[in-house]
Amino acid sequence: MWFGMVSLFPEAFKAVTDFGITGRAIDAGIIEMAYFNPRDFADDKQHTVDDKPYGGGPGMLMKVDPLRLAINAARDVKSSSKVICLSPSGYRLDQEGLKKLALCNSLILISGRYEGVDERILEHEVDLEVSIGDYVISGGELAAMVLVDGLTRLLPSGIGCEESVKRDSFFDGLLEYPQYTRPAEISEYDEAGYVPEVLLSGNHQEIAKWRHKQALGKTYERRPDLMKKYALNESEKKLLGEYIEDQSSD
Ligand code: 9WO
Repeated sequence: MWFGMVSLFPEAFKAVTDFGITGRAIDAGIIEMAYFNPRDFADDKQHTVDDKPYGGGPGMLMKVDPLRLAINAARDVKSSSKVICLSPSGYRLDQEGLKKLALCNSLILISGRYEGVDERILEHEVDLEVSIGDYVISGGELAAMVLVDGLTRLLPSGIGCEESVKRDSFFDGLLEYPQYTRPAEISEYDEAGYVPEVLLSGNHQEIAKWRHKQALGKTYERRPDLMKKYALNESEKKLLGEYIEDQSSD
């Protein structure tokens, strides 16, 4: 999968190119990242990329032409790319949305700065505005990296262990179950320092049942919005009932 990163700060993306799953995916040629800096396309001596908003208001906006030329330069490399702008005003990204975007061969990701981008860019150049959450951060770059990371995890052999994708939160619409590793006992935490017995039992059926129960319970407690979308079958209703009872008797 090819990513055309339109950004004033291409060096920001070292956080995904130099580390972890995305770094390995680049080394393996599973993903490629190319950079298109609007400043390189500003035609004045000062390489101006921003200007004051018409009608007044705080801060500066990113000008159309440097952005438009940067996007077109990216399109010249991969003409069929979907163009995405990362913005708090975008459609909310979730795992389903990632799965759909993972079907694309190439994406051009626009990371805004200042107070945002001129609306004509959104109107004439952008196919989709995407938000990673209802908050405003300093630039679109962090959101673009979230998108690159989430998509890389979905690409075939994009990560070391396919199994971990199945475990990842939201893969099946539930939050992930609690995980433990050695040592089995942490004395500093007294009784709370023990690993649940079932996980040490070697009984894989019971372990799977315990994990699913925990995932159902955690989702029920923390994310009623996900719970509403999740169709519980009869055995899951029983499991969740047991979880709720266990919690109330603790
Ligand atoms: C800022 C803003 C504030 C209120 C309503 C809409 C808004 N859009 C933007 C915007 O596009 N800002 C630009 C990108 C420039 C300032 C920093 N940027 C940004 C992107 N802040 N937060 C995001 C973002 C992107 C994706 N998901 C959540 C937040």
